[in-house]
Amino acid sequence: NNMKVAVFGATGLVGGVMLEVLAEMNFPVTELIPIASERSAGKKVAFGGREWTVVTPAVGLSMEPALAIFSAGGQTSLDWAPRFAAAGCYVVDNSSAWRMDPTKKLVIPEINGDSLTKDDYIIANPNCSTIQMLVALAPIHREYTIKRIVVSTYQAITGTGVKAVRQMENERAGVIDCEMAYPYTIDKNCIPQCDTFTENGYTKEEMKLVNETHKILDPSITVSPTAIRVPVVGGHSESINVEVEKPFTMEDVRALLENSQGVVVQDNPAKGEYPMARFCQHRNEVFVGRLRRDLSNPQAMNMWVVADNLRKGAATNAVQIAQILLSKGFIV
Ligand code: A2P
Ligand code: 11C
Repeated sequence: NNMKVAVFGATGLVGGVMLEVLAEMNFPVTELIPIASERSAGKKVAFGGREWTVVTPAVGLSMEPALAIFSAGGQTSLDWAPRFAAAGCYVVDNSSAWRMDPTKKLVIPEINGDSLTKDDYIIANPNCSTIQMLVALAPIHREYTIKRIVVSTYQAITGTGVKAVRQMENERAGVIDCEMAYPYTIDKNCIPQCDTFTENGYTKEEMKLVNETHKILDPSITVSPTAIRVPVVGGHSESINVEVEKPFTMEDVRALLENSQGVVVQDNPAKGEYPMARFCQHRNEVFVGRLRRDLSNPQAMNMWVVADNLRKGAATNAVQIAQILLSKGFIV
């Protein structure tokens, strides 16, 4: 059995985690095709106990992978995903390029993984902040019908890629005149801007929380987002207020989340237990805590949701989508 798997963007932050997750989940790769730009062609990456040579997109395509997981930015995906798909390769795309395309599915396996068919050659992986929010909220929506979400995010710098990690390291080491991934110093700061602003005054990151929630869960849910970059690695954290239609008890909500796929409830105020980014790093689940009824609205509740943005927010979710393609027999 020959399973050629391309990781497009293999030299990047998400690409590296992609390789880790493919190995940990025992994805049956017989040949790895690491793809990056011309700059990286010829470099080696380690996977499955040996080294593999990084190739350019054109060479990677000519090697006829059965599956390609893309994480090399939106423009690269727009340019290359259709060419891989036309060659019969299933593409799981981690960029924002195809998410809102009505002909492409936007998939979180726990929520809508069953919708995949053999004709879905390009499958979009949602944005990290959306994935962790919806893994926690989909069970609540099914049971109590969500009307409105108010969310504030506290996003790790790894979401911006290698150059942001370098910026913070340089700042901490006192290097001046370093290359900036953000418009301001990020160390010891909170920047109320993730990605660029759109015309309505919200950032692209904030609008992803709105638009992707509508596509994946329900277009009738209203979403009020604020996305903040914080000098953190390990994961994104989110303070979420959810208003629902049906009456609920917090005990039932907790039990529901405890029995939900991909969710870990960490919520014991008496012992000071709640999710934290530092401790969610390298974990594949979404962690939920600080569960409490909204004091100002009995039909609403508050929670704190944390996940490793490079794992469930990106690589893990993409590999889980690939596992569905495998289990349904689309890729062999
Ligand atoms: P390279 O390392 O050769 O630049 P990150 O998001 O962590 O910055 O990583 C981005 C990833 O996408 C890297 O693996 C990078 O390769 C890859 N990449 C960026 N642009 C292209 C491109 N035009 N063709 C192929 N790979 C690209
Ligand atoms: C961040 N969500 O943390 C971004 C990173 O649409 O895939 C991923 C951007 C995207 O800034």
